[in-house]
Amino acid sequence: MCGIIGVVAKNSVNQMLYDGLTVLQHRGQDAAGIVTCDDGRLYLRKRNGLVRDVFRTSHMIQLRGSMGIGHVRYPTAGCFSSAEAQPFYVNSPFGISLAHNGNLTNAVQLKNDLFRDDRRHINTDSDSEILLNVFAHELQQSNKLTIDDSDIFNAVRGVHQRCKGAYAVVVMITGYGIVGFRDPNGIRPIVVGKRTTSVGDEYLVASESVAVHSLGFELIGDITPGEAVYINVEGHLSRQQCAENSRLSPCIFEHVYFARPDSIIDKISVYKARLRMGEYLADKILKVCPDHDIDVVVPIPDTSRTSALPLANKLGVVYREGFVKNRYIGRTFIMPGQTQRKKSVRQKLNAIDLEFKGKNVLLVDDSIVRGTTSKQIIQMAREAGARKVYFASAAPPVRYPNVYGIDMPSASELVGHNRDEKEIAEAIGADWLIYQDLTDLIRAARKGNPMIKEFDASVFDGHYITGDITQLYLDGVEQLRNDATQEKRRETDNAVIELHNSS
Ligand code: PIN
Repeated sequence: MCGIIGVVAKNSVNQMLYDGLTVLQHRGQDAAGIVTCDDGRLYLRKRNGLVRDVFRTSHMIQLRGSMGIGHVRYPTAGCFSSAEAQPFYVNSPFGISLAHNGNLTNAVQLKNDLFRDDRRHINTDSDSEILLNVFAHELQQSNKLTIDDSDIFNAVRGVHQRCKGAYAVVVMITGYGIVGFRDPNGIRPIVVGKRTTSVGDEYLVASESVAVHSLGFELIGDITPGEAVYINVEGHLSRQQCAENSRLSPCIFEHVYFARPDSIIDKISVYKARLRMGEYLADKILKVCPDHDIDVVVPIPDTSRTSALPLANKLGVVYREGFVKNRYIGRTFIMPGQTQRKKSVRQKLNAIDLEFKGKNVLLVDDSIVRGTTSKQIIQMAREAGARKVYFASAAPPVRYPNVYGIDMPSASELVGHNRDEKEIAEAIGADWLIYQDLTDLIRAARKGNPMIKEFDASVFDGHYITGDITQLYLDGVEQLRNDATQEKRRETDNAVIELHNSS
C-alpha cells in the first residue's frame, strides 16, 4: 500500500506536500519522496524512511515551485532499496514524474513490451517505473512539441488499454500540470480537492480525503474508475473518462483497516463503515451464541476501537481499554553480527491486568492475517488473568493473497489459508473465535453508498475482479514474496557487515 499526493498551487507546495504525506503516512512507512517543478526544472528528494526522517529543512528549501507530487511507500515484494522509492522520472517526452499506489498484474508482459516494442529500459523491479514508461510512451504517440488536454487524456486511454491490475496514479508533466487517474475497476482510492484563493484556484489530488481536509481544501470527490483529471499550471481543471469498460469495484480492505477512519472513500465514511462492522458482528454473536458469558469487550488498538464500541453496546457488555499502545516505539538498532528482529507485540502493547483478572474477555481486532499478533495478544490476556479469552474479527477470514497493491503475506503465511474457523481458533489459542460474515462486511461498507454494486474482496473470497489472475500468477507471487523476504534478510546482513567493516 502506498499514499500519493499531487498539488498545483499559486505559491510553494513543498510544505503542503510534506504535510499531506504526513497524514497519509499510515499508507506506507517504508520510503517517502517529493518532486516539485519550478520554471521547467525538477527538484527531487526520496529516501527510505518516514516522512519526518526523509525531509530535513535543507531538503525542503530545495523543493522549489508551485506544483509537485509526493509518495509514501509500503514495503512491497521486490522493492527495498532507496532507488525504488517514488516518484519516478523519465526525461522524454517533456519530463514526466509519476507516483503510484497499486500493483500491475501484467507487469512482466509490459516490461517485455516496453523493451521490445517501445525501446524503453526499466531499471528497477518497481511496476511504477513500468507504468511511467507506458504513460510516457503513450504521450509520445501524439508526436507534438506542444500538447493539450486531449493528448494527455489519450495517453491515459493508452495506459488503460495496456495496463492490468490496480492503480491510482499522479503524474506531473514538466511545464504542463498534474494528472490523476484511476484504474477502470476503481480498486485503489484517489480523490480531488479544491481551494479558492485571491489569486486563483488551487487543486490537490490524493489517496485519501483526509489529506484534502487537513490541508484546508474542499473535497470535490473521487476520481471515478477509468477517469483522468488534469490540472494545468494555470489552475484549470479538466476531466475525462478514458476507459472503455469501467465499473466501480473498490477494495474493501481500505474500510477494514488501511484507510484512516476520518476519510471518505467513494462516498463511504470509513468511520461509519467500521461502526456498522461492530454492530453487525454483535448481531451475529447474539444469533450464534445468545447465552454468551462475555464480561468485557476489549479492543486491540487502534483500528478495531471504532467497531468494538458499538459491538459492546449492542451486546450490552462493558467496553474497556485493556491494552495500552506505546506511541513512541523506538527503532531497532542493528548491531554487528545480528540480524534485525521484529519488535515483539509486548513492546508495543501492554495489558492493564485489572481489566482481565477473572473475566471472560472478548478481544476485538479489525482482522486476522498471519495470526501471529493475535496469538501473542491472547497469551498476554491470559497472563493478565483472563478466565476465558474469546476473539472477534471485524473482517472475515483472510484466506487469499492480495494482488492489488496491499502488502499481504503469501497464502502459505496466512493463518486462514486452508484452515477452518475451529482450526484458526486453535492456531491462535482462542477459547472461541468469531468472524464477520463477508455479506455483513459488504453490507457495512455498501450502506454508505448503495450505488456500489461490487467490492474487491479477493483476500476473503479468492475472486479477483480483474479476471486475469491464474494459479500460475499466484504461485509466482508466493515465490516472489518468499524470495523477497530472503533477499531482504541478505541485504540487512550485508548492511551489517558493511557497518562492521567501516567502523
Ligand atoms: C492494527 C491493524 N490491524 C491489526 C492490522 C494481525 C493482523 N492485524 C492487521 C491486526 S493498527 S495478525 O490499526 O495498526 O493498530 O493476524 O497478522 O497477527
